[in-house]
Order: sequence, then structure tokens, then C-alpha cells
Amino acid sequence: MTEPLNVEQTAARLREADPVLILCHKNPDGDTIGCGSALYYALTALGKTAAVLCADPVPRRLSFAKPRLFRGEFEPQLVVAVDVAGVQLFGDTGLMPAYSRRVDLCIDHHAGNNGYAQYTLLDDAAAATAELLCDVIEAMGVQLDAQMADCLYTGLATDTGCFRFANTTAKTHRAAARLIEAGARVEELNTLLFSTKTRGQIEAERMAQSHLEYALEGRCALIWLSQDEIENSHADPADLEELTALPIGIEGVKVGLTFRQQPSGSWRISIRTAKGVDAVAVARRLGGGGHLRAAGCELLGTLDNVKSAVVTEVQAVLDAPEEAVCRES
Ligand SMILES: [Mn+2]
Repeated sequence: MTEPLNVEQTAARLREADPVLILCHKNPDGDTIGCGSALYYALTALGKTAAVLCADPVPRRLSFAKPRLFRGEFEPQLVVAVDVAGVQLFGDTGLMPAYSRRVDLCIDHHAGNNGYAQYTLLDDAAAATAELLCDVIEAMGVQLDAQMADCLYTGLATDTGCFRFANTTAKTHRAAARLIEAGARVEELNTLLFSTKTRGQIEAERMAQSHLEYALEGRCALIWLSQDEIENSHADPADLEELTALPIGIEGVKVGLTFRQQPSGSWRISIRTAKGVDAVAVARRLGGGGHLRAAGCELLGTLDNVKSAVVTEVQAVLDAPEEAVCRES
């Protein structure tokens, strides 16, 4: 079992350690890369050696974060994971397996975090791990600079859909305010992260929309992209996350599903739900996890089999009032 830590205890462990290896999750998003990078800069500001390890490349859109990437050049004294809810999310390429089995410290905001690390700072009320890491970095005695602020703002903004999702709280906005004061380039980042699409993204969107279908009397909408289509679109797979907003954005839809085929052939399914429907309840039935309104899982099988398996569980959750009721106000 993991030992829970508070912000001060977490900061103290980071202050004591050198060198530090920071692990991000596979299929990296703005929160894991933003946090990994910000923590790298904070440790560097304290004169420490640190580097970031991720099983997948840093998405082009997040390349401005520019953390030092780990190439095995030091033996870490502390291995810390950011925004990683379970060991299966580390991935198994490159150097990752050598370190993902002995994680000392985990900083995370996923309610389903299974306590794989020796010590864990977990706050499932935080909209993003970045919200939590703002406090940790300050408790480390590090002054937030513009580079750290950009990285942390990216985590906050991407996990909240630019401060629109239900997870956004007053604390999220206070964290954002601190980051803006520290120099976060809000307009540039929001344009980069939310208002600009590559031609590949538009092409992928067009193909996904052409596959739009409805299930469960219109309460569920789904889109999908095969691996061939993803390749032919020339979209960076990391840029396809926004597709998941499409089916749930349709009037009357309670559960929006996005199926993306992975290079291995398996299907990665993103589950987005309307207020009052628990996305994690659907994901858990399929071996996945996530947040109340945004969750996911990965399944093997033909598209038809996978679709019907997921829709069956969606129906079970929608038709089970007790399970479907969220504890949100
Ligand atoms: Mn996150």
C-alpha cells in the first residue's frame, strides 16, 4: 500500500532528492507533459539534476515545454510520476519499464489512482495535476518563473477544456491567476492549444464525422477512426484528443464515445458524459478508468464487437439510476 503525503511532505521529499527522474503517462497530454516539464524546471532551479521520461514522444503542440528528456545518463535517487493513475499507463517502450516498476512518489488527481507508488500526493478535487503541482512547487521554495507558469497553465487549461469542464473550480482559477502573474502567456497558449488545428486534424475530423452514428434512442453518439484513417489523415495522434468533444456536443446526447484504433490494432475508447452521468462507471465495467465526466478504456476486437460491448455498458449505466447519479451538485 502507498503512504499518502500532503503538499508539504511531498515538497520536502523533492527538496531532499537529487538526481530526480520524472515519469509521464503514455499518449501524453498537456497535464502530464506540463507537470513533468514544470517539475523539471523547478528542480533545476534548486540546482538539482532532473529529466523527464515518457514512453511516447512529446506531442508537437507541446514541444514548447522543452523538458530535458531522460536518456539513462544518471541513476535517479527519486522516481516521481506526475498525472499517472496506474502502472499500466506508463507504457513499455524504451527505458520506461526499468523505472516504472519502482516509483517512489506519485503526484496525481485521478480518483482511481491505485496507489502503485511508495508515497502518493493525491487530490481528486484538483482539476489537473498542474493545480496540485503549483502548490508543491511553491512549498519547495521555488519562485514560479514564466517557463514553469506556461507549462502548468497548459496542464490546467487542457484538463479543463480551457476552464469550461465541470472539474473547474474557484481554486483552479486562483491557480491560473498565480500562473498569469508569474508570466504565463495565456493568449498564445490558448490559441495554440484550443483555436488552432492542423490540416491533419481537420481531415481526421471529417473522416470521424462521416462515421457518426447514434445508439440507445439518441442518448449515445459515437464516432471512430481506424488506424489506416489516422495514418492517412497525417494528423499527429496526440492531436486527436479534441475529437472526443464532438459526439458529446450533440444536443440530447448523454454519452459521447470516440473509438480510435491504436497501432497495435486495439481500440482506445474515450467516454464523455453529460451532467448527471458517470463516465467512470462505464469505463470501470470495461477495465478502464478516468474522471466523472471524462473516462476511457482500451479493448481488443473487431470494431463491431467493441462498439456493441461499449454500448451495452453505456446502456447499463444509463438505465441504472443509482449508478448513473453523480455526486456533483
Ligand atoms: Mn490530468
